[in-house]
Amino acid sequence: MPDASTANLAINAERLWSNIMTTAAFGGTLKGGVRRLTLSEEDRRVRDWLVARAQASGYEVGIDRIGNIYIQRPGRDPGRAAVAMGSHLDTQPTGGKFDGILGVLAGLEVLETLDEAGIATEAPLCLVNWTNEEGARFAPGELGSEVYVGHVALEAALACRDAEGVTVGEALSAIGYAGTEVPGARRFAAMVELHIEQGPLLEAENLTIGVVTAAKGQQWYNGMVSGRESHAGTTPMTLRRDALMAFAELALAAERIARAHAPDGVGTIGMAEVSPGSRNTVPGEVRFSLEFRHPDPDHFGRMRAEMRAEAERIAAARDVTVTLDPIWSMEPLSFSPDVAATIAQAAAARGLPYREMTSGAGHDACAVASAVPTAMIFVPCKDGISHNEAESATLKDCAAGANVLLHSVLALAGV
Ligand code: HGY
Ligand code: MN
Ligand code: MN
Ligand code: MN
Repeated sequence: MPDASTANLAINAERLWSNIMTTAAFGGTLKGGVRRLTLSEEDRRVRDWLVARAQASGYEVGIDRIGNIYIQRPGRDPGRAAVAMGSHLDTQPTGGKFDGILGVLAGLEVLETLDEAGIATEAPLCLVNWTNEEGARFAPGELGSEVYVGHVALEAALACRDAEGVTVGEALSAIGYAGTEVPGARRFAAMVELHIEQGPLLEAENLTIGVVTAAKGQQWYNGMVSGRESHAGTTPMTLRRDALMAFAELALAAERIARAHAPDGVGTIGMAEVSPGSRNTVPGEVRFSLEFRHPDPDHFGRMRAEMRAEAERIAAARDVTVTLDPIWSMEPLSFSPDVAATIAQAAAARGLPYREMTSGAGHDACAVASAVPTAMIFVPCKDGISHNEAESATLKDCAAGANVLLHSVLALAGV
């Protein structure tokens, strides 16, 4: 239960905001966004900044074999499992200042606020930076947290390659974050992740806090259409096995399926590569990404079945080969009702307007929830925009979210 002595404790909003702006410079772009791809030089610099800050406060810093960073503040009872906070430092190629890093910096702010107030918690607290949440450079996403819970094997994760053929293992070594700790060895009693909503609901309803009780399932595919390269001038339309036109029909089929399961169903093709890529050769091959999401298991299953049927229909009708390789998936999930209730109490006690909601975005909390009682806190972002350099949030909302994080972990860890 919340302790009267800490009821009025609050984080230092200016320090949190200053840290957000300082760390936005690691990979900062001319348009005011952030490009800090997983395990890049920019990621190394922000990781080094965080580790140096943690070491300056005397916290224990551990790094595991997939590069997850654990920053632990001791509790009075070292025998109790730590209460975890955290998120991710990596960003999309055209990312913003808040996605992921807000949850890490808010966790750091919680630790430093407790130090300044001289407050000891019963259980230890652990701030985590999870490797490769975004999945932009190395697929799949949520890699560090998925390895932590054993959903993705460590060796397979270390072998993931980026577009240049560099493996996760090589990239970890190159930036000095190939740790020795066994992922999953460190047990947590609970985890709370603070994150911007990355959608429009909280702003539209004039609310400050989202208590996230569930998250959409995700299905990621690597797709390929194989046809036949041929001469653009001499090949009659009736004899073509045009991979690009088949891909175009497939893309519209994916959009039709997502719309048929709206408003909660979504489908996205974010990447496509046409070969041989010559203006006067009928394309022979298209490689592409495809992802579907839905919060309802039945709809989610039907979307995947409908897509498989459409792929077969288009392949036969156009005499091409279509492969959809399901490289990663996460079923629709519910977070811990107890942890969510703790978050709601912390918001209510501070008079912050909140609502329960489902996350459309994937988060490390989604992976961790399969092994640890977990829930999330959302704060609004402007126009619900994220995965965009224009992503923005306010000092007031970020501070409110960090205060709800502070009082949630105090309730979970005991004072
Ligand atoms: O894709 C996601 O939902 C996460 O933001 N990386
Ligand atoms: Mn994120
Ligand atoms: Mn993201
Ligand atoms: Mn996340």
